[in-house]
Amino acid sequence: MSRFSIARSLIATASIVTVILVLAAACAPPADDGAGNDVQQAEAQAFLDSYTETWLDLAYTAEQADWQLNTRIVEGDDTNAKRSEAATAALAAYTGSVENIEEARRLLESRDALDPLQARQLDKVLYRAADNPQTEPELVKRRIAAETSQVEKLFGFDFQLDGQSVTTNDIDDRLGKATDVADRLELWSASKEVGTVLGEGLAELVELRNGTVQSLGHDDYFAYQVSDYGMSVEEMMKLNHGFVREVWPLYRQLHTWARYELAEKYGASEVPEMLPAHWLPNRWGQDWSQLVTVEGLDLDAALADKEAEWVVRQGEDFYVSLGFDRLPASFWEKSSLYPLPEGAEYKKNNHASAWHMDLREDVRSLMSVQPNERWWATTHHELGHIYYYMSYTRPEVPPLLRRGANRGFHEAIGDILGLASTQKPFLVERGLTDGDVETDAIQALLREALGQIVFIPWSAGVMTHFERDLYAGLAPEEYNQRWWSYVESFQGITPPEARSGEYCDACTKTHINDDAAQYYDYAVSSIILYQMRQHIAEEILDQDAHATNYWGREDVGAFLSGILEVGATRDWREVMSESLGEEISAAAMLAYFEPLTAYLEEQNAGRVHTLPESPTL
Ligand code: X8Z
Ligand code: ZN
Repeated sequence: MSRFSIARSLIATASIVTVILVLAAACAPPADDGAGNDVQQAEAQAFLDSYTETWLDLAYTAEQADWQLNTRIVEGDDTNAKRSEAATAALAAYTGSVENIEEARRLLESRDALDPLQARQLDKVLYRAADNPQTEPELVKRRIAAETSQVEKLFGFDFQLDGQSVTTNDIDDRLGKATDVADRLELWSASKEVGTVLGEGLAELVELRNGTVQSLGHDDYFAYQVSDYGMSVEEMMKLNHGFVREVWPLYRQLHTWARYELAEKYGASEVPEMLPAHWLPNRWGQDWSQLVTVEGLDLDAALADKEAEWVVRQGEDFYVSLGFDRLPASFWEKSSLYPLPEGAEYKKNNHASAWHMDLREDVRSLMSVQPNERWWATTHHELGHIYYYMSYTRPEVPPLLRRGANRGFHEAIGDILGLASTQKPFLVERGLTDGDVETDAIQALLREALGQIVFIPWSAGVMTHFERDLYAGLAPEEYNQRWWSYVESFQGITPPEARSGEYCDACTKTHINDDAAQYYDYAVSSIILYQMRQHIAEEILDQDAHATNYWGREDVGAFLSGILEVGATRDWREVMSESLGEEISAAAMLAYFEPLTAYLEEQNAGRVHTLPESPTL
């Protein structure tokens, strides 16, 4: 997640009504720019200037307190929590104030007379207000306290294995490698314990999140977050269904392949119909790429003798080679990039994020980087957010519009570079592999599919459907049952044994708690990033998309910059059609993985497929 969180409450077209008005405005004859408009525009500008000035101040204070809360969690010490709550409350009191809501609405009554950039900003003011309207001060206050408490429980949790504290990095490293199924079961079960302390908090948050946004006319919190795309829930679900449907034939082959391969690897007497969750290298089964190691492309081996800092510096160098600026000195001074030292008396948020603290120069990342392939990918991902922030921080983009074209775009940029940085020609150029080693292209493609194709039924399927249901009123006692029913139908994964209602396995996923109702962002991101990679390979580099080298290519940097620099000043569909000449579509992703189909069919010949031919949607 990117925490453009000044930002955290996400902005956009306030409602479908607004969207219709925007469209109507776009079709209307040009507004007369006589004196009437000048007056209205001057009035709107005066409001926006004054709003922005106060908001930036309050937001920066809140952001700093939130940063403290996430980077220093001390058991039994609520100093950071209290400070964060107070700063967030002050921010909410302003952005949700009745005066600001009324003034933005009044100004928007003359939308046609306003400059389109002004109208976009006013829409964002209203979107932001809906997240914490002061028409419901009590609800907003309770919600802030509940959000803070959930973060502390999630990231203050002491994971234990055999009575010893372990970090999530430890669990992930070991889940990536362990071959003993009993060990794997212990690891997986340990990773799910945190859910038991989060279920109640989630139920409370659902009620409070819904309550706050409903008072400004949104159906529920899921609909509110989806409206940031200018879409209805129905449209967003349809888009995600399309993604699942399109990747399904390939996913079904991968699922069968994994069942048989893993049964053999773990010495199981039978091939299970569904994949046991603890067999997979990722806690949620969202990425299976570690199941395959490809000779010549083994980043774990290549990074083993590097320091964690080298990984981040190398990531920066890649962006710089494309023509981007160096990261500001403050990034290095203020970020929290590495795991806490052994024996630290406090904990920190163990999930990676990127923060645009003041919507100006103060950019930071919160990570726990280790020199391995997982963190290599994550580092590139986070730097993508940081370079997005840096690119749209310019006078032409008002602070209220310093955001991605949509949230999915924000998630995509770093992965475009991250994936490019795992291809052979790049690794050879960077001295991370030996160019003389033969690399099996199909194995490379298989490995990537186990990351990227496998991610779609999880993101567009499980997460998106569960959160839709959650905010539409799913009863807390049904959380776990509903979760596993989606995990089974979309991912073809089952728990090692029946999970009782005492667990909240959905709650173990960070985003469910602190990046609510937005996970389809990553599905959107995965789809458009293949569209962008195809465009870069074919139209800019004239290289095979499977074996590119972006290093030093300022033309690639210029293409990306063109998208990044405009932030949210333009509608995302326009940004897409202008930069790529097409609409959002999984075609590029499918074309990329097409060569894998024949290989998987051959591997799976004679094996029994247990997923249906079409997904259950
Ligand atoms: O949460 C993230 C980023 C946050 S900026 C690290 N991701 C999703 C996840 O970990 O579940 C990136 C891929 C999907
Ligand atoms: Zn992200």
